[in-house]
Parts: sequence; structure tokens; C-alpha cells
Amino acid sequence: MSAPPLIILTGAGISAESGLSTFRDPDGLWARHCIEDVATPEAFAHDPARVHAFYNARRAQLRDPAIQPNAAHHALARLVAAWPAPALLVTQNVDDLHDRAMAGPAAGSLLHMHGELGRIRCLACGTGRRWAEDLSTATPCPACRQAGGLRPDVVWFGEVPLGMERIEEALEDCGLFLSIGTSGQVYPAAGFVAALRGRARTVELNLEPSAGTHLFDAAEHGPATQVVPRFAERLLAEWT
Ligand code: BV8
Repeated sequence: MSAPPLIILTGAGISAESGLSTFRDPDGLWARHCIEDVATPEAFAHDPARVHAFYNARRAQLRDPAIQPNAAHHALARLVAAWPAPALLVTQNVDDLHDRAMAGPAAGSLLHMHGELGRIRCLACGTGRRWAEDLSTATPCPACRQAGGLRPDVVWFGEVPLGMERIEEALEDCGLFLSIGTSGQVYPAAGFVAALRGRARTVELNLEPSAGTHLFDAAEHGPATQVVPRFAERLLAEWT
């Protein structure tokens, strides 16, 4: 029997042990910031300086050498690279820890459905590019030189997630779905497991049961750096 097409969905929990805050844990970002103030287009229109400060602080963390991919990121990079069938890693995360763990041929199997903290987009000319520094309303666009139009190239609430056509195509053929480090509260990502019921084996790997844990065929709970490498090695032993 050949290995099933694999989809892996990750959320903020996979980056927690690298030192990046999650959103909904007690010490998470939404405990310190209101979504409506920093993660919607309306928030950016109303107070761009506040939104820039929120993303500048998170982008600065990615420049911190102490923040590195962890054993879970590396285990998934190995799993995707060695998987003997189509494999797609869809991340809700805007950090670059999967990218840094997956550099090389496997990088094509990574999809940031909520955009990337390390990219910006100009509302005046539409140009998008990589960007690692702070951003403000005074920053001129490197392409059109206009100031005031640069925004983080992330998907805010109420905006359309990226890569949905590619994700929906992969969901059509998926035979094995792993959901890792996500509370299962943000759609459309949270709806993938329900769409796969009866069509794919679905497994949750999370610190604790998520809101949708009952929707999964199986679950293993514990820190990602322990649970994910162990599970990935078992999968590779079974299918390669
Ligand atoms: C859309 C990017 C239509 C920016 C994010 C009213 C108006 C408009 C929309 C809606 C509405 N009502 C509902 C919606 C839909 C809305 C939504 O779902 N709202 C929720 C709040 C109800 N969704 C949208 O607006 C989306 N767009 O619907 O457009 C559409 C739909 C389909 C097709 C076409 C069009 C856009 C949503 C994207 C929003 N942007 N982020 C940024 O990062 O700042 S969402 C944000 O939440 C992050 O991306 C994050 O990844 C994501 C999900 O959170 P999690 O990753 O799960 O993180 P969380 O903290 O919640 O959980 C962490 C988990 O890890 C926990 O379970 C914890 O136990 C675990 N954990 C912790 N430590 C560890 C661990 N696990 C393992 N090991 C550990 N060590």
C-alpha cells in the first residue's frame, strides 16, 4: 500500500518552545492586545502606528539570534522531505522558523496561509518584498518611494487567506492530516479537519486538547519538541 498524500497544519504552538508567544495561551498575544486594535484592516486604517508597533515588536524577535527553529520544526522538515507521496505543510504562523528549518528542496512544500512577518506590501503601488526591519508610516516604499502605504504582508481578520486554491486541491487528495500546535479557533484553517472526516486519517498533536479535538481520529498531547519528532519518526518508519 503506498503512502497517503500528507497535509500538515501548524499554528503558534509549534513555535512556542522557540520563544515566540502564542495567541490564546494565558500569556499569549491576545492577552496583551485586542485583535480589533492590531490585526484587522480597520485597525490599520484607524491607527497605523499602533499596528506597526505590534508587528515591529514581533519582527524584531525574528532578528534575535536566540530565536531558532526547534526540534519540531526540524522533524517536520525531515518528514516532508522524505515523504514518499505529495506533502504540503500549511502554516498559520507568520514567523520564519519553518522556512529556516526547510531551506532547500522541501521549501516548495511550505505555504504561509496567513502571510509572513518578514514581508511587506505597498498599498500605493502593490509591490511586495522581503523586509526585516521596523516599519512606520514615514517609511518610503522602496519601489514607488511613497511613504504611508507600507503594511505587513500578513492576512488580517476579514482578509482572504493565501494559497486557498492550492490548499483546497491538496485537501481533495489528502489521506493523512496532522494538526500541530493550533487551538483550532481561526477559520478557514480550523475547518480543514471537518472537511476531511471519513476521507483521511486525522491526528492532533498539541500541548493540550484543542477546541476541536473531538473531530480528530487520534491525538497525542504534550510539548511539540517531544511529541512531533517522535510521531514523525514513527510515520517515516511505517511508510518508507
Ligand atoms: C476569512 C496573521 C474569508 C496575523 C491571523 C467575522 C468577520 C470576518 C471574519 C470572521 C468573522 N467571524 C469569523 C470570521 C472568520 C475569521 C475567524 O476565524 N475568526 C475567529 C477569531 C472566529 N477568519 C478570518 O477572518 C480569516 N479570513 O475568513 O476570509 C474566507 C474564508 C475562506 C476562503 C476565502 C475567504 C483570516 C484569518 C487570519 C487572521 N490572521 N494571523 C498575525 O499573526 O498577526 S490569525 C492568528 O490565529 C495566527 O495566524 C494564528 O496562527 C492563528 C491561529 O491561532 P493558533 O496558531 O492556533 O494559536 P493559538 O494561540 O490560538 O493556539 C496555540 C495552540 O498551541 C494552543 O492550542 C496551545 O495549547 C498549543 N501550544 C502551546 N504551546 C505548545 C503548544 N502545542 C505544542 N507544544 C507547545 N509547546
